[in-house]
Amino acid sequence: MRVLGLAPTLVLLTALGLILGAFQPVSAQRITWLGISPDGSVIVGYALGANNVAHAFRWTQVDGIQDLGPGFAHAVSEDGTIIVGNSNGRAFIWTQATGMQDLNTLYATRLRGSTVLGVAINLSPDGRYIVGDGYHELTESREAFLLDTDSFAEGPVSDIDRNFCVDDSDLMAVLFASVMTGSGMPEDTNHDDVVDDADLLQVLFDFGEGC
Ligand SMILES: [Ca+2]
Ligand SMILES: [Ca+2]
Repeated sequence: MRVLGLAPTLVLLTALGLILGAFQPVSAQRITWLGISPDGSVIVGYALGANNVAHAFRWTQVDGIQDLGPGFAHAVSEDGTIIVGNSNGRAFIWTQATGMQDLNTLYATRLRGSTVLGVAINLSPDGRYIVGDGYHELTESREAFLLDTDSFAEGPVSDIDRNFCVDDSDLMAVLFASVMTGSGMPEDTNHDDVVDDADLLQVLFDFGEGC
């Protein structure tokens, strides 16, 4: 839980007044703030409209209120550029450049079967780590998650089935795909559009990693 200092609190109170004013034309019934950047310059949360649909919002003194889309914005990174929350039962990440993106789509290769990242509740100051909860297929229950958004955290390319362990199944996958050609095949570890000895050697080289 982030403890707000006096200065951010004053900024917050000022900002909430501005937000309420900004939302009046669209007849928002309730504004709830859920997160604030450490210097108080960015505030996020949700607004309930007349139809009772929650919309995630971002507020800055410069941009004013910004509707991010249906859902709830829970937290914002230290520099105010990354926002996380949930929309329609799925965790999202938002930046000005990309808009709202479903974490389940962005990191689909790391999720197995019916596992769903449901709500992103908070993130590290630099935005790299995101925490929340969702449904875990393996335990068939609701569980907390920690997502490392760093692409290197996906593990070696030789982990074909992305289960964080380079083992027999990855070796078999490459063997079965042997001599296949085409772009984007996971078994093509060196991305030269053909599955061959080089890819097999990569799996053998990484064998046991992460297991
Ligand atoms: Ca594997
Ligand atoms: Ca290859």
